[in-house]
Amino acid sequence: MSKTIFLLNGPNLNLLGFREPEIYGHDTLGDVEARCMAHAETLGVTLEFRQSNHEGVLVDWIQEARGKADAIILNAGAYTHTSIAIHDALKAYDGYKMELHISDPKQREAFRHISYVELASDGLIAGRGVDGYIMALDAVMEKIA
Ligand code: CA2
Repeated sequence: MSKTIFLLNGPNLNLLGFREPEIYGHDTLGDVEARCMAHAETLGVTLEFRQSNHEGVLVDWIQEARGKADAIILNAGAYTHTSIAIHDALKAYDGYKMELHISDPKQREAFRHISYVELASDGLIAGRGVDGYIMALDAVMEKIA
């Protein structure tokens, strides 16, 4: 049976490549999605790649992953630092959970140092730019293979 991974992106990640390239690089989210889909194919895994600016939608998707996905990779954007709702939804998910960031929030402003996602995740990739998305897929595949 082929494995399924949900790769979920939170608020403002749809702006990737259009603003703040010095922090987030020049690739758009569409570019990142294309790279991830191609990489998933080489790994033989089914990938659901999604983005939403809405906290409740992200909660719904994490709930949807229960019984459907073997792992979640989550770049929750700024909700990382604020959302107990996303934390609680992750806690209710039994599969492997990887927190993902393009930048390294711990090296940035103090308000980014707390991560409610980290408190409910099994692994973290941060500060690797958008290459971190590919690294996260490889790391998660090792855990669920
Ligand atoms: O480094 C990351 O991946 C973040 O999750 C990105 C979030 C930020 O709030 C987190 O602290 C770290 C921001 C999402 C992207 O926001 C953009 C804003 C303007 C232009 C491009 C992206």
